[in-house]
Amino acid sequence: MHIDIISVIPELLESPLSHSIMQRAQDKGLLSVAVHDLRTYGLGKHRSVDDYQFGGGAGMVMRCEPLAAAIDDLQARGEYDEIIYLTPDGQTYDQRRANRLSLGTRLLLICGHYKGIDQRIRDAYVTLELSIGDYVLSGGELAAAVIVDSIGRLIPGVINDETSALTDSFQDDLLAPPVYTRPAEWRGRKVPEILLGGNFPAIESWREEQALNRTRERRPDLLPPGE
Ligand code: 6GU
Repeated sequence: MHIDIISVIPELLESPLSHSIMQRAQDKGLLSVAVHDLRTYGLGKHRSVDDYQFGGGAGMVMRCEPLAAAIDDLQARGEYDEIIYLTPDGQTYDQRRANRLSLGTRLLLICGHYKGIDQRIRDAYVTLELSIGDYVLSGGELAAAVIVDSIGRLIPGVINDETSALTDSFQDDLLAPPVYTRPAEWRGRKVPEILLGGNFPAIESWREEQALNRTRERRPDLLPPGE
């Protein structure tokens, strides 16, 4: 999987993608992420990427020309499965979408700033608009990091224990059950007896039951009607 990201603040994307599982995915050659500084394509001496909006109103809008130049450049290197614009008015991102996107080979993510990007770029290039939730971020970079992380960890071979990604919360539309590690007793609080016994079928059904209870309590909206 190769992911290109267009941003006016590429530094924002460095750290989240340079550690832990994301770093390992890149080291193993299973994921490559390239962040492209939009300012490189900016106009004039000041490499301008934004301007006042037609019709008036506070806030700048990201101009067409630099974005088009950046996208054209990148598209010339290969076809994208999706050209994604990150925006609070996009479709809400979820695990189902992450699963689907992880099956592709090339993605382009466009991070907006200020009031967003000129509508004509959305009309001309963008194939999918995504939001990561109902709140407003200062720019698309943190959302892009969320999307790259959630997709990257689904690529086969990225997580050592292949079953691990499959048992995450949401992967089967249930929240994950509680987990414990040593010591078996801490400040008078004991690890549930069942987990210490080594009866793996019994442990498995305990976990399923816990996952179901937790989902009923916290996120009944995830359950099919009647469950
Ligand atoms: Cl993708 N971008 C911005 N700027 N804010 C958001 C978002 C995206 N998703 C939720 N809030």
